[in-house]
Amino acid sequence: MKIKILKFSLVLMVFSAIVISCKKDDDDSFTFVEEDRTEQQAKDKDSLILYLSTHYYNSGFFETGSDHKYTDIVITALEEGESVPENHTLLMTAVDTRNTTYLEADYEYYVLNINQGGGGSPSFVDRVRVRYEGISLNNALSGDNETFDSSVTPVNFNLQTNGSTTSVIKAWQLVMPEFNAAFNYEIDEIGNFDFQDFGLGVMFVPSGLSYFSSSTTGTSYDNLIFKFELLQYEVEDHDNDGVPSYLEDLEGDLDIANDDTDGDGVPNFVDIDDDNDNISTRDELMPTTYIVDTNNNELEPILGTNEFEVSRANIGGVITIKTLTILDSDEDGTPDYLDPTVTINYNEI
Ligand SMILES: [Ca+2]
Ligand SMILES: [Ca+2]
Ligand SMILES: [Ca+2]
Ligand SMILES: [Ca+2]
Repeated sequence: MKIKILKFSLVLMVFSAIVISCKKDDDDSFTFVEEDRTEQQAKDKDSLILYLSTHYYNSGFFETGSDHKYTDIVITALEEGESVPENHTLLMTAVDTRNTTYLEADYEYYVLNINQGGGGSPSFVDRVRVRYEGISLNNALSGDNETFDSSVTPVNFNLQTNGSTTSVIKAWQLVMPEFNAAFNYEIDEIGNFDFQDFGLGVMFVPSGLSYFSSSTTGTSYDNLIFKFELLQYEVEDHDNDGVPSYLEDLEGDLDIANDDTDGDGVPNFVDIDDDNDNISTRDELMPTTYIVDTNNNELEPILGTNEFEVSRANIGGVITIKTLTILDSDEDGTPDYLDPTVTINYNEI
């Protein structure tokens, strides 16, 4: 019992010592100071440009054949005095330079497009299915294992989660919509998917568009390289209100957390009644059902500009497609689901 009391008072002493020292030097030893984003970006840009100017990839390999894999991409350091070998290209001349503003800092990132992909293209908030490898430049420079993350089997990522946090780094939200998913796929006899004509590329990302001060890769302020295959994607509707999430980014600023039409603190993409008029958004969209009998060579409908497929079932070649259409019944430029003065429930008509 004595020992316990002693321990307890020791803890108290240590605790009060921390409190005192915290008060004493409020601004230094106990405060974590994050690097300034613009200053960090200047350093990161230098590192990335140096990397791109001193590394080449096996471009000739991709000129023949098709459906190359991310594991086929070989990046090699240029030796002192060496020139780029035949059938290879210096990364700096092969990449596209992109600019963006994020958290009030201006960023530059670089994209190597090896294959665009023949399917549709995801938006910045959709769900993507990829194979990829993430490489840490800090780890590579310090001689550690440079691959910090990878998946050779297809894996899904939500480019935007339901909450305010993102499940992927900002760069993925920017780069994935630049590519297209696979044109088609076949399933072999043991159940493996064989994707055809998918997006294949590499992104070179400054720390500010990746994990910044967090040491997710084992080190903070890390510049990252991702080799990736964009295989498939799904249009995401986070609140299942019938309006695809990318359309709930009203300002088109690639940030769906800052759109809140009714000002109730719940952003539109997770708000099931966006204008707070007590008619749910889903009820303020007009439903349509199409029956397409492919046995009679019937063709699928061409959907209107503001019409979105919400479900599809195929029974013996008869396809039932359900859609929802965004309407502006009083023609004031504000769609019904964002207009609190319009309270038509299309499911009760
Ligand atoms: Ca929605
Ligand atoms: Ca809201
Ligand atoms: Ca909504
Ligand atoms: Ca409503």
